[in-house]
Amino acid sequence: MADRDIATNQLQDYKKSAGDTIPTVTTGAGAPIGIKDASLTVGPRGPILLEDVQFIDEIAHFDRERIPERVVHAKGAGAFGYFEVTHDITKYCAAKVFESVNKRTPIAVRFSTVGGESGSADTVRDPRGFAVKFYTDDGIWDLVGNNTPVFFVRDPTLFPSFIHTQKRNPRTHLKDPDMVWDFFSLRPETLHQFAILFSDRGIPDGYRHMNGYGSHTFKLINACNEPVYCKFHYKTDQGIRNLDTKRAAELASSDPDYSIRDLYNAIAAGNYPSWTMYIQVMTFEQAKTYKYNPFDVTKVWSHKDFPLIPVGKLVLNRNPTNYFAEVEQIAFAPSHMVPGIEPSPDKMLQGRLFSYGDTHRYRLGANYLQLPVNCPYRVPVKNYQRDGAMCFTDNQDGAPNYYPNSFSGPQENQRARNLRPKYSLTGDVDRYYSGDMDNYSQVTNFWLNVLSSDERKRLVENIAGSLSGASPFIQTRAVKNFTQVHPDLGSQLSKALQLLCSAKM
Ligand code: HDD
Repeated sequence: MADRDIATNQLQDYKKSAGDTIPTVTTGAGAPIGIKDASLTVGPRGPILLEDVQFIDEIAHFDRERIPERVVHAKGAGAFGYFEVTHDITKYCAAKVFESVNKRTPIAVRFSTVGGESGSADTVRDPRGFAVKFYTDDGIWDLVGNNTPVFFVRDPTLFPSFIHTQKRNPRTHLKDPDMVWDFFSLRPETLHQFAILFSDRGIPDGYRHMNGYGSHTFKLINACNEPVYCKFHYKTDQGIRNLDTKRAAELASSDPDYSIRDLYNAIAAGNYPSWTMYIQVMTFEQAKTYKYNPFDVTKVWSHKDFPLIPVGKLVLNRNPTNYFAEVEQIAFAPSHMVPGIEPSPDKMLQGRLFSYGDTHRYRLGANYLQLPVNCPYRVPVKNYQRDGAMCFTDNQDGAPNYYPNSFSGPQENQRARNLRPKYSLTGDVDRYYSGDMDNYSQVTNFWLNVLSSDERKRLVENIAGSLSGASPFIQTRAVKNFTQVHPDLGSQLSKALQLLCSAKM
């Protein structure tokens, strides 16, 4: 069995670790079962009796095995480990997770693709989710990011439409290049993320060889209650590695679970992947005058203007013991924040603050935070929430369930109260169109100053390969947008498209 990888040998390994004692099989209610492989029938050919409660117990549970898959990021891999502080950032942030150098906080990470179903191939051109759950001394902090520092749109009200274009056509149930390119070409703010997606980084080689980003601007608060804006970055310590289009397509058929397998095997072999966390910091004064809107998630902050500040290390050293319990049921939410970390006014982030908890309550239920993988197990949860479907704690026993009260119910925390800088907002309430906020300058910089000439060539090929499937009027509109990024990009793309389209005729 030397040619079998660790993941393939999982059952062999289980048998070895289980030892000689084989447990008795039981019903869900724990009753021992005498015969497991035959239903209760009238004669060998007869129908099954309703009194075969053993069969009903088995089949009724099976009938309910699937829960709704995530509406996006359905296919993923998870792992556990720790975050260790290596550099002091307490002058910016009083969150306990950054309290002192060498401090370790347990973490869970889920990596994912975005558009495919839970059975789809891992090696597709798609952003990768990079969601981190920190089980801190102050409760859960989730940084729910991607492997790209920017996002496609800057107003969350466009998110459902955008995602629909990445999913299946409602009539044909097929992926639809017209839907994809129609939306992209009508919303040029997507260009920056799009350029990254169609570059070499669009298909990472598994999950260990890519960076992660918190993407949005957040607010950090220090112990003196002074705020700064911040962006989070994780740089892979394994080095960046990507798959070319051909290899990715081969793997999609020969090993569609390539990235899950790669992560599982690396951790099982003791080859623990790690990432270095950095922050960029912008003061409120700088934010007022910076050349870009610092809350626009389609833009990056220049590393020259806001250098990366090292913070710590993420290390993944444990595979999930059970995929469903610990990965399918894990529930990340940007609204899971801790004292010292707050949202910025980024409207995409604001939209996400609602959406994730909402989807978890639908997908997992009102008590999703009680599930072992989601609960803030390093602190006691004490509040005035009670009951709900599948409450499986002591439901806070006999403590008062209303606030205020005179009977020793949980009280406010002074430290959390102190870490709340006031901020003022003014402005006229309206629905502000945001599609025209400088969609090009950073993409032009990406084309001119980030990509080498070979990388530019591949970018053009990759875009043309996908765009060639769209209707001609959509192609024309998309090329016009790419021409605004840079005339060379427009003309090279136009040529590549002509070649591909004439080859198809
Ligand atoms: Fe999202 C899942 C990342 C915008 C709504 N998102 C999801 C996951 C990641 C991201 C990593 C998977 C989490 C997991 O592994 O369980 N999403 C992002 C990033 C965004 C972003 C980096 C922009 C910068 N997302 C975004 C918006 C909305 C959502 C604007 C809605 C207003 N995202 C969701 C969701 C999901 C989700 C529908 C599906 C499953 C889940 O939340 O748990 O609520």
